[in-house]
Amino acid sequence: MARLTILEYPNPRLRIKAVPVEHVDDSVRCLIDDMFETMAAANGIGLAASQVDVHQRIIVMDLSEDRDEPRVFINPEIEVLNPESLPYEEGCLSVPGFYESVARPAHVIIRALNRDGAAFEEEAEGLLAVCIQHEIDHLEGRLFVDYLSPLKRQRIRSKLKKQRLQASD
Ligand code: QAP
Ligand code: CO
Repeated sequence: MARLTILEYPNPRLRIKAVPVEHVDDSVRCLIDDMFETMAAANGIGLAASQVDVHQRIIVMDLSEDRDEPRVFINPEIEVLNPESLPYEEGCLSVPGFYESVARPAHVIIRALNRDGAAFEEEAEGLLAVCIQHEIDHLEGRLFVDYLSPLKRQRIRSKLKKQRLQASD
């Protein structure tokens, strides 16, 4: 397994739209393992392949306290069951150190392939519903900061730039 580099905002490669996976084969499973390792090392709960500069429709997630409930979503689609939107404080491994409230539909059905290439369906509310929509946004080249005001977004950009300058002293 290998730890991959996570692209950070405002890297333009985060804007690339990911393509569907055609065959769930060993190379895809190897990438998934590397994504889990990368996410765990960064203390994340969700990671899209786009964030590690692989522009294929693959998401890994682990929402459990003990990091023992790995979830994989390949070519995920969602159907909104209840369009009522609820706000949630979101963060992102590509926007380290920043959390802001974003409103999204609260109740969805997820359809995806698992790591064996088998189709499954799952109803999602709460954090799972938020996280899958956040990660599917990555596959479309969208980030949670896109939902914020231009002023907030600009502040985050400048602060990240400063943080990076300091980190490279
Ligand atoms: C997406 O985000 C998410 O700023 C996953 O310093 C997050 O795993 C969906 C992280 C919240 C819904 C709610 C962020 C780790 C991890 C940071 C993450 C940081 C360290 C973010
Ligand atoms: Co993210």
